[in-house]
Amino acid sequence: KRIVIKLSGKVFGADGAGTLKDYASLLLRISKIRQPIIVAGGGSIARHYINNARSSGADESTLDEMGIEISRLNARLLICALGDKAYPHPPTTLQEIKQAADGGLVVVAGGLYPGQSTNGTAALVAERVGAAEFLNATDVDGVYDMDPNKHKEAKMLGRIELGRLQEMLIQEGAAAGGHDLMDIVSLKTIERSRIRTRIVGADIKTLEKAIRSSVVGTTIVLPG
Ligand code: U5P
Repeated sequence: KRIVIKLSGKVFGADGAGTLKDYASLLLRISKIRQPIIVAGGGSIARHYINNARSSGADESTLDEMGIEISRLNARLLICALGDKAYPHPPTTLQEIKQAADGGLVVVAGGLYPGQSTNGTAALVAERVGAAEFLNATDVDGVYDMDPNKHKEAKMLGRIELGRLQEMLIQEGAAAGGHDLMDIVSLKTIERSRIRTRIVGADIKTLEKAIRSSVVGTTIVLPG
């Protein structure tokens, strides 16, 4: 059985290689029960490139391509940490991801196509490899009933209807580098293929718990 994990770009930030080694050993432990297929986010480095080029007047799809390149570099960092247990480079198409996954190694990809975020890509990857589950490992532990930065009484939800999540996210734009919890492509994809999806924290302890137990994070409830 396969598990697709979108790893927040934050994981690849300035913390040094030690952190990635920890993620790599987690993934190797997990690979004994599930084959992990990872999609690396772009994080603040992608945002730096995107904002810089946008202020030079670059168009949005060019900015998306820069974001994709950074997410692939992030993917390569994790591939280095995994060594020969990983497919040796970030696949660049869904076809290549499927072929790589069929080879049995841990696969680490970045983004694929302009116009979406790595969340959308990860959902498409989950669809293509027939993943048993899709975990969106992000900066927050899950979805809250109100903005936890503004409201102390905000509560994390164990489950959220897909439609409600869509309403919450509709305010966010689709500009390059936009911070989406889940983008439109990811919501459409998990809906059409009924992919089990959870939003969970990306810190290593939470992620390990989330992989081992289905009660961690926020489960997206699909309609019908
Ligand atoms: N991006 C794409 N397509 C992908 C993945 C990423 O265009 O498949 C671009 C977007 O501009 C995105 C940025 O905002 O790279 C960094 O990815 P993320 O960290 O926002 O997911």
